[in-house]
Amino acid sequence: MTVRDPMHFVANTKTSGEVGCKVQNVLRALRLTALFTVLASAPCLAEEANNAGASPQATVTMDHNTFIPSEIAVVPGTTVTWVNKEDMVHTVVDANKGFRSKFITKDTSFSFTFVTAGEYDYLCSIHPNMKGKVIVKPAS
Ligand SMILES: [Cu+2]
Repeated sequence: MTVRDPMHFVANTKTSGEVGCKVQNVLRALRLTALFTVLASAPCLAEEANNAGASPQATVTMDHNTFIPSEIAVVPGTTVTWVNKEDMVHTVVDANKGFRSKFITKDTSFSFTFVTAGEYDYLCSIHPNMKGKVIVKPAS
């Protein structure tokens, strides 16, 4: 276990600093302030990006004329992304018309965020026997 000693650290910083005239000290302080402003704002941006990425995600691939997995269970708020892995063009169409993709070509995708709990049967409109299901239920 590592224990940091902030007092020791600060003391070292002070004693190692040069003793300059007041103008130089003020300029140095201003530069430090600018530096700290940059340093302080950068972690905030990173945190926002992390928070955005924290929303639940799920992926369904399309390959061999099949949705893989054909059935997934997710919690409300999950964004499901369907990725086409083959040359065949597919679509993702909700049987109850809640969502409908355009043509999804190879290595492109379609995403939909499921807010409401329920069972969502969907299919590929080009290959109607290519079916899948998303089950949205609150985490127990
Ligand atoms: Cu298809």
